[in-house]
This record gives sequence, structure tokens and C-alpha cells, in this order.
Amino acid sequence: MEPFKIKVVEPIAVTTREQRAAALAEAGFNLFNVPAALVTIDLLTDSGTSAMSDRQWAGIMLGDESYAGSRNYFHLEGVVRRLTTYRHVIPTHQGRVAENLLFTTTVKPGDRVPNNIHFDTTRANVEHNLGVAVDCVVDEGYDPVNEAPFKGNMDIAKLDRLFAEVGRERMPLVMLTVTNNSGGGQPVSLANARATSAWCRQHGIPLFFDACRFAENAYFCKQRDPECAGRSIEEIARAFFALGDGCTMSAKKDGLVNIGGFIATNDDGLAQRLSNMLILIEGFTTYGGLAGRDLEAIALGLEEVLDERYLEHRVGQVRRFGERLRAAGVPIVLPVGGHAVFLDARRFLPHIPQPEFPAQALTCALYLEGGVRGVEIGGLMFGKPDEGTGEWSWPELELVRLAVPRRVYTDAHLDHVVDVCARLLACRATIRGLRIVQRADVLPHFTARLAPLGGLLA
Ligand code: P61
Repeated sequence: MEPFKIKVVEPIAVTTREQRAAALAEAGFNLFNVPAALVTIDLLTDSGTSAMSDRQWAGIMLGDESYAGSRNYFHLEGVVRRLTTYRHVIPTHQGRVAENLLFTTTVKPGDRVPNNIHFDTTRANVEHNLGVAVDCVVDEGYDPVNEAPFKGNMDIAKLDRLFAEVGRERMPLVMLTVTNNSGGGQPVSLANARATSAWCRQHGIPLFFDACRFAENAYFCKQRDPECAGRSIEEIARAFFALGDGCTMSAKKDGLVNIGGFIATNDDGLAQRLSNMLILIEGFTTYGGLAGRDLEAIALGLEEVLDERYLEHRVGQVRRFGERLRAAGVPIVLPVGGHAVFLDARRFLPHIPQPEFPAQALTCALYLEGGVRGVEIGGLMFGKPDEGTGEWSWPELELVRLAVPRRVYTDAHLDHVVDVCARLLACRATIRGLRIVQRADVLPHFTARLAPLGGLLA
């Protein structure tokens, strides 16, 4: 059962199919353009959508809004130092700013930045600095039916091959994303983080964690890895962080807040460069684009997220959601990840070829059928035309992510989503693909507009 009581409630939208069809057309078949007031169950993201605790709301009232040296900053600094072992704690207003700071200060044109799988903002920030983002996850990370326990692991042989190709001078840092969001929210094992760290040390390359979901990753380690079984979540998380030179963090995930992030590191010189850039784009080093009250909520959230009863409920709720979908015959990525269930659109809609955006078609169908909003992680997000030939390259996976906000929905809400998926499965032949009408070059999925090629969505 939920290890919390519900103290504040918010009504959810109930809409008609006609309203949803009109909203979808108006939105250019892009769910980012649909007003939240027309969404019944919003699984677009687990980012910034958490319900805060009474303790966090109380902390908001203790905000010290001083421009410099706010007491809430020192609270956050203490919590992050204890958790990560990193000395320098630089707040940012969300994760991608931490990435922007890191890559503008470390990446030169032509540099390669390996990661297990780069999240889209990480990839975009590397590319914005004219670097090349290289995914080095183990092969099973791309196999949606392989039930290996740590499908987020880095493939060290892939790092070796990249190093042999480009050398130390072209690899300013290695990133490791825990859990591996773009590969299905799959965890990285402590042994793999250790091997990655040893590889980095051997080659003199810094290792940074993309730590958005570090607590969920630690919980998986405790469940699946005998080495971690007897240890607390905090101990496991600290063991990971101690293997790296720093981390970027979107606190909108495992920080249990609606806005905020940070970058932390032990490298004094880098911290100085990051701070200089922070002042240019975010604000002074003790607030980084946030209000003092936000810093307080993050500090408290980072403590709460380490509670094992919370994590058991959190990861358990997502797992039960996946199990019910699986029982209904819905093809999903296995094993179920920590923050989301990923529908496998290639198997759900095998009749739609990749250039017709099967995962985006499924995302639209979920909304039309039941007011459910997920997000496409497939060709719309990662496919792109070659600058010279115009020929498209496509990602390995066509997924629809149903991300579960923390402490927000009950299992009954998620049962509605299972019903909607099952109904669509029964009429899947009527779902047709989409074509692009308008597309931006950077992070195109946010603003793209599409049109249906017929069938249910037309
Ligand atoms: C998400 F549709 N994730 O998963 P920021 N690293 C990692 C993330 O998961 C992540 C960030 C860095 C989001 C929000 C989101 O196209 C999208 O605080 C592993 O959002 O800047 C964010 O953290 C960036 C959803 C982002 C999207 C971009 O839902």
C-alpha cells in the first residue's frame, strides 16, 4: 500500500471522444501541444510532476530569499555533499542547464562523449557544442524482450573501440545515466559503474553520472545484486557517486520537486569554470536560477527519496502497472523500468513502417481512446534527415513511454490506462501512421506538427 496519506486533492479532466479528436487535430498530432486540462491521466513525464510532502511544503515557507548565501543553499549543499561525496555543489534551475554548463566548459568541436544512452537533452547539449554523443550501452539494452537485470550497463568493449578510434584528446569525459531513461529506465549495476570508473581512471578521463534517478537505480541494485542486498539506499547511492568525478542532476525526478537541479564535482578548476558560466546564464552560485524555497524543497526531497518504503511503493507501482499490461497481451519493454512502462510500438503496430512514426501514432491513439498522455521515444524524437542527402536515419527502438509521476496516481488510475491499451490492441489494425508537416532541427518532438495517413486518427 501507499506509505503516505493523501492530504490535498486535484480534480482530473473528463472529456468526450469528440473533444479529444478536436484537441488532437488542433495540436498537430503532437501531445506536447494539448492543454493539460484536456488530459485525464498524464503520463507524459515523471519530471517535475511529483507530489511534494507536507515536510517539503513546510520547507517552502522557510525559504531564505537572500541573493547571496541563502541558508537553504547551505542545507542543500550539505545534503548533496553527504550523498554524493562531491565538494562543489552548483544549483541550476533544471537538469539540462547542468548539462549545458558541463558541455560548454568541456566539449570542443569533434569531441566524442560516450554514455550508456544519452537522454535527448544530453545529446542535444553535446551536439550544440559540436561534439558527438555516442551510445555505448550493452547490446541487450536494445533488446526489448531480454529480461537481463541490468540492461543500462555500459559496454566497456564499446568504450575501448571508441578510444582506439579517437584517442584521449577527443574524449573529454564519459557519462553514465542512472537509470538509463532512453533505454527503458533500466538500471546500471554497481559492478558495471566500478568497471566504467576503472576504465576512465586508466585512460585519465573524468566520469560523470547523469543522476536524475539515482535512488531508483540504487533500489534496483538492492533488489537484484547480492553485493548490495544488505546495504541502505544511501550507502548504495554513495558507493556509485564515489566512483565518479561529478554528476548532473535534474531534481525534478528523484529530488521529488517541481523544479530544480544541480551539477556537483570534486574538480576545483572545473567548478570555477562552471560557476563563471552559471553566473552568466542562471544566477549567483548560491541560487542558480532558483528561489531559496526551491533549494529547501530539493534538500528535503533528496532525503525523502532515500526512504526504502517509499521506493518499494514507487518502483512496485510501476512494476504492477507493467505486469497488468503484460497480462493483457500489450507488448512492453522488459523488465519494467523504474519510472515508466515503455510500450513497444514495433510489436504493437507491426503494420506501420518506421518512416510513418508508429510510436507517435500509438501515442495519439492512447489519447484519443482514453485521454491518456504518454510520450513518443522513437523516430520523431531521434530520427533525423542527413544534411546532405536528406535521407533519414532511424533509432533502434520505437517506444511509447508511460511515465508515472511520483506519489500522484493510484493503481486505479493506472488500471484505466491498462484498459485503454487493451482496447487499442483489439482494434490495432485500424491505427495508421503519420507524416511530418513541420519539424525543428533541435529537439524536434517538442514542436513538430504531423498529419494522419488515415484510419482511426483521421
Ligand atoms: C523526462 F519529453 N527527463 O524523462 P531537465 N537526463 C535524463 C532525463 O531523464 C532528463 C534530463 C537529463 C525528462 C524531461 C523531459 O523531450 C523531453 O530537468 C536522464 O528536464 O532539464 C529529463 O532534465 C533533463 C521530457 C525532457 C521530454 C525532454 O521526461
